[in-house]
Amino acid sequence: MSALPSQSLSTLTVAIAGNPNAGKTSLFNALTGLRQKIANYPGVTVEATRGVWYLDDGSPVAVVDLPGLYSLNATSIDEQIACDTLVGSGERFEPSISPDVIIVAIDATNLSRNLYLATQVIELGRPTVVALTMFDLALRNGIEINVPSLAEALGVPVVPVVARRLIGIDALASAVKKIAEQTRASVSATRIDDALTIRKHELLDRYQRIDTLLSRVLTQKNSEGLSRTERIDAVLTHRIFGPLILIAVVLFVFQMIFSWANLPMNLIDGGFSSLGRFVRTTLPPGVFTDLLADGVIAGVGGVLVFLPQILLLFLFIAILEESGYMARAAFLMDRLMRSVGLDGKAFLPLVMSFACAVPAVMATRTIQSTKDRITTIMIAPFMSCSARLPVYTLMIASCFANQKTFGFISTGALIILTMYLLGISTAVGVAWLLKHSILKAPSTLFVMELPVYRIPSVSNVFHTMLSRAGLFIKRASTVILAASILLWALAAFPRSTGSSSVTASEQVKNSYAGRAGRLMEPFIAPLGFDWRIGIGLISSFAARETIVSTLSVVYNVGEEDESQRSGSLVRVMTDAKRSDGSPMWTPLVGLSLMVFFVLACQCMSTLAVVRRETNSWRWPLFMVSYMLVLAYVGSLITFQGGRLLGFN
Ligand SMILES: Nc1nc2c(ncn2[C@@H]2O[C@H](COP(=O)(O)OP(=O)(O)OP(=O)(O)O)[C@@H](O)[C@H]2O)c(=O)[nH]1
Ligand SMILES: [Mg+2]
Repeated sequence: MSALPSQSLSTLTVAIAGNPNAGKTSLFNALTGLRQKIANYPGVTVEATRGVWYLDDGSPVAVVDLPGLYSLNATSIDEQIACDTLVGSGERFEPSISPDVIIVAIDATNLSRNLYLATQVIELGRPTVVALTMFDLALRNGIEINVPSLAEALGVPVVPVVARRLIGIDALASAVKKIAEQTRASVSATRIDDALTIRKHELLDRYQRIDTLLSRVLTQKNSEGLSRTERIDAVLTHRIFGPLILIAVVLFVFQMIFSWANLPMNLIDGGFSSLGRFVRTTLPPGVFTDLLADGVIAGVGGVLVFLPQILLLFLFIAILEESGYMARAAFLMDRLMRSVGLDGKAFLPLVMSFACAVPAVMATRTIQSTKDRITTIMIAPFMSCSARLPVYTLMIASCFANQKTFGFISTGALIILTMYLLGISTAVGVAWLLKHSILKAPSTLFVMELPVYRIPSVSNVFHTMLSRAGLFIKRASTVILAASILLWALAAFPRSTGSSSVTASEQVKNSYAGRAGRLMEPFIAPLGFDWRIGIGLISSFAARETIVSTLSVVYNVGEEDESQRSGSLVRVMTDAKRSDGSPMWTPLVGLSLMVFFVLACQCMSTLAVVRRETNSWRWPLFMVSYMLVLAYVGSLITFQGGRLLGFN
């Protein structure tokens, strides 16, 4: 994000306020050139975000994007952040911002509801400009708005904008500049006195006033766009078809992630293998070459192989979010989750958690009841996030290679769906337990707002996908790189003496890492895991996908056959044997490990954000411990149960 210029007399501060999902962040991105998250459901932005808007003459304006709110009677944390900025009261949550001009974003397709907040903000008497967002949609839906008379009635400038196509931005700039100059010239703003603004001593109901106003400025020719949404929803949120379609969509997404990612993944895998061999053949043999080939290239490469899958996952998530279907998915889950007594607003954060639990934990700021909010935070990590995908994929490739169910659906896609469902159902169970014990609270009634369906904007989808991929690569080149180097050192030292008689695998076994893994082995053997997996489990508590790089390093360093070193991880794992000679990576071991990864909270970033959002160490500690117990028990039941049923 670009840095704010230091606050001077000439630097204006503009805050963008408005109803949830009114298009504030889209406008903010259009003004500042930043890429903050946009999605088609309410409650996406939960903190004040700053950026710089350069006007035509080059002068900078500080812009603040605020969370959405329905009225100035704020109830949840995200609304309070927005409200505090508008009303100018204190700094309860963030450093206080005092805007010179407020831009109220009003969704042109939903004037009556949006005007409720807009009139309240205008009444505050601060310099205000109304941005009439989604003007393209209004035109397409036959909604005609008499903009000059709306401006006259409100007593403030009204500028139609289409943020996606940068339409109306110049007009908005001149309106903001003009009103800021006027305010500077005359200290007290009197411009709202003669307007149709609703004032406290008018005793008419606000809604009545808005209705009167609308009858003067609004003509609705047809409501085709809105009824289209209703027609689609009749199918997609149907009691029976809705859930079936949801499952089909999810299955389709996984199927695509697997089949489309296959080729590029093989290419990347092959690339890193060749690179490893190249390093081995060109550099003189020695510790440095080993570090580079077995540590850095094997470790980082082992994780980067999954980039195509991560890209596809985020592509699909972005399309589902932007079209409005994600809100329907949340609506369908709502029925299920309401039965455990959770707030209706808990579902969107949980859906977000399928991408990553960190923004999901922040998104719980939209939940009013503190107890419901904490319950939601406690169960958010059960939703299978993107970091689990490499782990699942590796297990499926090594333990269930190329199996098909019903001829066309890959067993892999079905198993992954099962893992997602396991996470969801565990979350439901835990939420019920928490809500009926330590976090008991009456459930609040909440009606979820379903946005209209939209054709996803290609550039939004693309940028969401790329920024996510950027984060993944950043993790691979920082956390994973550091972990790989550390792990390589722990696996390669201390050097076993008499090196000619000591095999490579014995070297790893007697290394620091090997000793730690073997120390763990008695505890994890009942889950089907050996000491190598033990090392992976320890490192995965930093970040889940670290287990992939760890296994890659451990197997590479321990590879007996020099010519096979730096080979593909899946191949080495498929060949790996237990000490009794039986195959290590059986389907049952794969399942057991996946179950462990569904249930355990192996993510430092999540724990850090939970600590920040709950303001205590109590909740993150509780979270990591109870999830670890569940993971252990879940894995134990999977492995021992499977063996009792005759699997191996
Ligand atoms: N057609 C059209 N769609 C838009 C326009 N502006 C925003 N959208 C879409 O409206 C949806 C909501 O946009 P956001 O910018 O995330 O809305 P927001 O007000 O920041 O929402 P919250 O942060 O949840 O309060 C997204 O799907 C956008 O792509 C526009 O001018 N035209
Ligand atoms: Mg927003």
